[in-house]
Amino acid sequence: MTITATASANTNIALIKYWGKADESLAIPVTSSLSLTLGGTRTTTTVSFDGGAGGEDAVTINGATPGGTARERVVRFLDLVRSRAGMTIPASVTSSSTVPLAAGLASSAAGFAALAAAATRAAGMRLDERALSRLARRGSGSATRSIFGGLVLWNAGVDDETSYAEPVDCDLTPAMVVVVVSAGRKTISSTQAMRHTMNTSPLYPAWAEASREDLRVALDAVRARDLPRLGEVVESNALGMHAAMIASRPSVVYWLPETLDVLHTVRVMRDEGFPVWATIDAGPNVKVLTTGEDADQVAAVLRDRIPCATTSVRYPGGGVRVEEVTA
Ligand code: 2P0
Repeated sequence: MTITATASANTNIALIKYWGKADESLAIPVTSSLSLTLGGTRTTTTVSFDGGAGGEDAVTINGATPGGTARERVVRFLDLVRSRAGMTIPASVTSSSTVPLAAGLASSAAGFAALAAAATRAAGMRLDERALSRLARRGSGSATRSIFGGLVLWNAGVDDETSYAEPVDCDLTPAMVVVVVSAGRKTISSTQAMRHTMNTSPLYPAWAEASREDLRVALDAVRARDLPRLGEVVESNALGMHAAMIASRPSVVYWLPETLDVLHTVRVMRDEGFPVWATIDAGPNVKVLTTGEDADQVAAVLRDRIPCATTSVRYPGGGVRVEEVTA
């Protein structure tokens, strides 16, 4: 009997970043991180261990057949699921994202969270969310957080058992305004760039050390429902991560001139009284943390002042969902 399982997951944006692995093979991060899962950013993935095609896994992502590292990462993940389920049969995997690449939110986080849920169900396994979170981590670090909705804490841990995410109670109603200045592919992958930063940046140890305190401050701010305090530490943590990357040898610079334009505009808006704080991931685009009530107006002002960018509003969204299982 072949089981076909479909699952979906939203992507997430880190407020306190993950950048660097203490253990590459198990994907144990150096620091714990905090993120917001975004609604309307689901990747939906269907898996069945049906023999694949030509004796190999058949993988289709957004209608195309990936090659190279993209394919290898999926196959390696399926191998992990097969070894846990005690099976060897190749699979068929079809994945599609509702978010266009141009939205600046294309992320392995949603992809591997959905794959973890679909592949385990297709393999006849029933994992709870914590176990799924641990497993998704092996596909892509940030995927460990996309198992859950809303505000999510990824405990770095020290081994496979202790490195997992969990939801954080939050009475804040934040939103993210996503400002895409370039939809081009990144020049260096996160995996490579974080390894290079750890290995060569004299600023990396300082960032990692500061990040532990940043997380404590961020969680305190969440408990106190203090968005300005949260926003300040969010922006500092991201800029510190980029400072560490920029200090790598040779340097890793994801920013474009427009990235600085947006950062500067966010500062000016803050001086004008808007509740806005910037964060930037492994790319040139800027995500602006604000309140749910202010998000539309913030987006309108940003569209007016940065007309070359594509700006959209995202609200918190839910965790991984099994959509369908058929046998
Ligand atoms: C984050 N990023 O916390 C950080 C901030 C990007 C910048 O997680 O090597 O694609 O697959 O674990 O998860 C991107 O890293 O890297 C990321 P791998 P991943 O969201």
